[in-house]
Amino acid sequence: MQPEIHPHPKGNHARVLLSSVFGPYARDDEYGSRTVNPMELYHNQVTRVQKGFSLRMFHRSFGLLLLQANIDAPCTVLDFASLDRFIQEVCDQSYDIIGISAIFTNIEKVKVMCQMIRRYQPQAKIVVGGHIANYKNLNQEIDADFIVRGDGIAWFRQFLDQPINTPVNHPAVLSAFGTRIMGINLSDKPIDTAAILIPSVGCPVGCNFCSTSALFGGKGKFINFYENGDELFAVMTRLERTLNVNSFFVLDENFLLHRRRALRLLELMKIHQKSWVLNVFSSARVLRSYTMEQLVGLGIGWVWMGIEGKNSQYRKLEDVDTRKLVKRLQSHGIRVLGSSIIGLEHHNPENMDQIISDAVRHQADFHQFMLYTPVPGTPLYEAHKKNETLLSKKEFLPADAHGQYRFNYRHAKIEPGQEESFLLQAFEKDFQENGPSLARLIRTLLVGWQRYKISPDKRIRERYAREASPLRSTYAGAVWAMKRYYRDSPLLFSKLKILLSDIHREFGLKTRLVSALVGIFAYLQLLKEEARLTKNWKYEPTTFYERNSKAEKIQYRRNRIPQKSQKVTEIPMVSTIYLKFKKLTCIL
Ligand code: B12
Ligand code: SF4
Repeated sequence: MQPEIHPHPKGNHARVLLSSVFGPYARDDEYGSRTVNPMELYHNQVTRVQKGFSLRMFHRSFGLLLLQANIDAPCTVLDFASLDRFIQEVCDQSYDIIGISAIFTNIEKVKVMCQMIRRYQPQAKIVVGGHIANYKNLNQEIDADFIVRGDGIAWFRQFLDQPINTPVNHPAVLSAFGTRIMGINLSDKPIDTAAILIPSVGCPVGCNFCSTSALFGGKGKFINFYENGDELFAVMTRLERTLNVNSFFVLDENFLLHRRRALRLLELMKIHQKSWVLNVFSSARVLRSYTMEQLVGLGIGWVWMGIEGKNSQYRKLEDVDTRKLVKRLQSHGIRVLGSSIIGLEHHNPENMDQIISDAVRHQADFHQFMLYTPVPGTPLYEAHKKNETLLSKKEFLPADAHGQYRFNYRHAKIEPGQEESFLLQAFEKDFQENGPSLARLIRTLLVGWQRYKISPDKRIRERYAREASPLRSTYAGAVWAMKRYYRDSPLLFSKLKILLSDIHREFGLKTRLVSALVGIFAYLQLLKEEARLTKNWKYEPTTFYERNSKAEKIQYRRNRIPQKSQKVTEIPMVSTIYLKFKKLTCIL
């Protein structure tokens, strides 16, 4: 239970700053940044060994943006600042409340940020939230006034003396920015990317390792921001209009589990002829409980699915042949990101080859491999604590417990250090056998197009046509470049050759000509990117500074002219940096 919240004396006139932890991120430093733990999703844990083919992109701190959109007080968001920029902010501006959002691995940064706030803004109340709050001893390690476990909207509404039960205002934010692949920056047009959509937080399935589920109550618990399909449809329609998007990245751990809501949404999409794309996270059993017609009707274009590992005993996988499921989804054009765990209880050096091979055989479009990691707040963490198998802070720093390096506990069957090579082995095998994820995704898109291009349903036909349109030019060029790149690797070369001729056959002479032209360009960019990577090039997100209208007014009164160097945007339209390559972001 959260302690009772007494509102701030200034109520909704209190000035609020919300910040993510400071960067730079992709390097090793004393604050806990790690080269292997960049502020990127794909390059961190999915395509990390795919060199120039690795998908590079950033995501905003959506929790902060959601909070800002629901705060009536003057509120500023500072996202991805450097430590100096953060210090400058707390020195130059006056705040009553400073909120920090973080995950456990970034605890050292939070510690420093709290110290800086105490030094430069001693009157400000410090509030820390996000996944880090699930660490029970946090209040002994950082100097904060409030540690908020779970939903921050309800907490801020109470603290700022705002009405608690008003509908959740959804921020209008694009799902990604700074996307590049093969050294090429992708499209910067909103129409080419997806809006973020957050229908719920938490997941009632409650797998033992799952920190997202644990933070919002664990097994049986979750929080719906939008209870039914009608509410969700209204939000999506507004996002479509405001951002000019037709696809959504649904940031809900198990979106399809809320069946009634999803099916009502489908009904409304049909009534209003919405040809939207939904990219979702889903557990395998839930996914299988829908017919393919329903999934396609709902516009499911991309699925993040836990495969976990052979014989993993999770109920969400019970009776599901995940390989068959992946294949089936792909045969309808649905891209799959399979997620496997290395280091489950029954894993050992003897069966590891088999476990990795089994994962790789799924031939998912993308494959995430993560170490089985007990994160504070989860049942798995409690079990290790009870068994005294957790490593102490002296033995293992929290900054290294990000799942892409080593175990933060003693594994019963795997010697310390072995896990790191198993993890890399898994990524390498997937890359060597299945090739660049970009090629796999292109194959899935082609298959989807071939199946649905003559669908009698206009809504569906249009969606597949939209998604497939880059196959005629940029994707064809990318395959041309990949084929050239792999000219000395017989297995991948022949796969890519077949893919390219299938694309040519499907789209004809124009595509054949364009593919070579685009291909030469893409190939040269790819070589440049790989040269950059060998020189240790780092990719970091831009800093964002966004005030809501009330904060803007205060600033204006104080300075007369807003500071020019800073990016100033009003909620709900949160501006981001968009990218330049056709239509890829909406698909990824
Ligand atoms: C998007 C995302 C990212 C983005 C980060 C974007 C960013 N700017 O931070 C990227 C892809 C870069 C990323 C990277 C990593 N991530 Co990440 N990520 C997520 C993901 C999928 C969604 C987070 C999100 O936006 N949720 C939606 C918002 C609305 O929910 P929320 O953030 O929880 O916010 C709510 C509350 O927590 C609270 N709240 C949040 N902040 C604050 C602040 C205050 C002051 C208050 C009062 C309340 C509050 O209120 C919000 C509304 O209810 C989550 C999984 C998930 N579904 O949550 C994992 C997750 C947060 N990531 C995780 C991890 C481990 C990582 C990585 C270490 C990579 C990895 N190996 O997995 C790296 C770390 C990178 C780094 N150097 O720091 C773990 C965290 C585990 C933990 N307990 O610490 C999660 C939970 C995934 C998981 N299940 O393992 N991640
Ligand atoms: S099904 Fe996925 S989101 Fe739900 S608890 Fe399990 S791992 Fe977490």
